[in-house]
Amino acid sequence: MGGHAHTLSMRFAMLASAAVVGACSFDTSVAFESASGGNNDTLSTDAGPAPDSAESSVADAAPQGTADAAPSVSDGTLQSFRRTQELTLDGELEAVWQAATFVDFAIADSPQLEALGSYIPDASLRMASLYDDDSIYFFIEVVDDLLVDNSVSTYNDDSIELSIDGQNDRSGPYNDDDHWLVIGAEGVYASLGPAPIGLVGSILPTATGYNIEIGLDREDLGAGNNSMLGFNIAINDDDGEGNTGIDAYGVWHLPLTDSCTSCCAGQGGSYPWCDTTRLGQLQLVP
Ligand SMILES: [Ca+2]
Ligand SMILES: [Ca+2]
Ligand SMILES: [Ca+2]
Ligand SMILES: [Ca+2]
Repeated sequence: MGGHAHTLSMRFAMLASAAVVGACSFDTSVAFESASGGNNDTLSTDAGPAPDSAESSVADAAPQGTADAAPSVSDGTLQSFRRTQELTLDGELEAVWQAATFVDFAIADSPQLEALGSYIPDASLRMASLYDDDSIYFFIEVVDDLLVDNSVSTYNDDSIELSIDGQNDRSGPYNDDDHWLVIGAEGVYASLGPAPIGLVGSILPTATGYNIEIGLDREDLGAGNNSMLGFNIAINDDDGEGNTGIDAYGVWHLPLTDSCTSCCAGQGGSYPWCDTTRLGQLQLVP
């Protein structure tokens, strides 16, 4: 992958136990990997916010969220809605996600896709976001025909990458409010920004790929009570074509504005993980 050879020096991983907020069962959740520039942050099973703990009794009866509707991908804004019901970060869609608006993204439609010539673009995702006073939540349902886990770094295997700018200044260089989170199908995550943060939640293998359901602390993000954050998401698809690297990397949104010329030096391009001008936005809808 020409432009996707991440070279930030701050990556080292340790396994921590699975973190679930208010989960009733841990059987399907998997361990998270926390990477943090030598700090080796440990993920606590009870870290972070505490949404209502009881699993909704209607969880099993509500397998589908609302299909992709309002927010326009072209302007790169994902809407997040206030959580109104119980939420269990177990990788399963429950009723509360019915209130959210899911947005589809297929890697084949990426405005910035880097892929091996042999890659057949099959990966896709749909995502939604909720929030409360303390946290921002994401449900990301990834479809991928083949899950490959053969690399040390999470972003070199099947994974998604979240880029979040807590202050929404989107000024280019990564600062302490800017976060690059890589969350892998193999059940690990890495926080690779200058100010690594923890996250809670689960990664759940499915028949067609994997589900990610996570919560991020708004203070940890440097977002406070901000209602607009910088945001982007990318898919890494490894289908085993490219040795230990990925076969394809595709971002959801590509701004039309100028990129930061110095931010991704040596990377052969500009990417959300090294240049916050490459972000869209996350709107916390009142
Ligand atoms: Ca859930
Ligand atoms: Ca694939
Ligand atoms: Ca920022
Ligand atoms: Ca794959």
